[in-house]
Amino acid sequence: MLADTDALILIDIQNDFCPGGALAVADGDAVVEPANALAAHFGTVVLTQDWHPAGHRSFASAHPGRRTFDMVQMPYGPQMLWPDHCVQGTTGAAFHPGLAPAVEKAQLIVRKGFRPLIDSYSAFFENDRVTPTGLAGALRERGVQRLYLAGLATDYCVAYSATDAARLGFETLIVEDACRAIDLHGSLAASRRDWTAAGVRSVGLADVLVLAAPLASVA
Ligand code: VGL
Ligand code: ZN
Repeated sequence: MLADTDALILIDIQNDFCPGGALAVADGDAVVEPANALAAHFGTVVLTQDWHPAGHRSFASAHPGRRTFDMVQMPYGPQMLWPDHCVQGTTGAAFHPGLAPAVEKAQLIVRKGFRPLIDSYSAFFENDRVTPTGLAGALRERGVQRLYLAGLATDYCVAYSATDAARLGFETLIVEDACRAIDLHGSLAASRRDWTAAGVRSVGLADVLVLAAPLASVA
């Protein structure tokens, strides 16, 4: 059974990360229905929304002479340069229209990446890994102890969020078949090593939905 101390965090299920979007993840829209199915079973549902000002420093367009997917050194460490994406107020930054049931259910929407000079993959910290978003406090105040994560992209925002969650002391599970990856230069395998070392576990969508089903419907 899922408990009152469980929460679902749906990461960045936005148009720009879905097919046709500015930073499309292959098959990204395949996470929409699983996300809605999960949301129906959780008391606490949190959404994250990548939310960049135009001209954000994580955009390759803000670095003349650099190209998309180049790595650069930022004051806080190495940073990959992305195509312009999830610009505040644009259709690309909006949640996928199919996510409406989960959006309606959600109690908290955490926007991230809104500071012009610093990127934020994690739902918990900016990419300096020290500036908090406030989400950990919000979850603790609600008595949440265990987190299930799903969404986009497995190897960036989902992985960073999960690794931080485990370090912050939450029991953390990634619903991996309700996620899709960018997978550049082996980033998916590398991120799996990182989250496993942090104590994050992977779980299948079907297993979570079975856990969530009331016993009466199994009989
Ligand atoms: C993401 C790259 C840049 C993500 C966000 O949601 O995984 N990746 N911004
Ligand atoms: Zn971004």
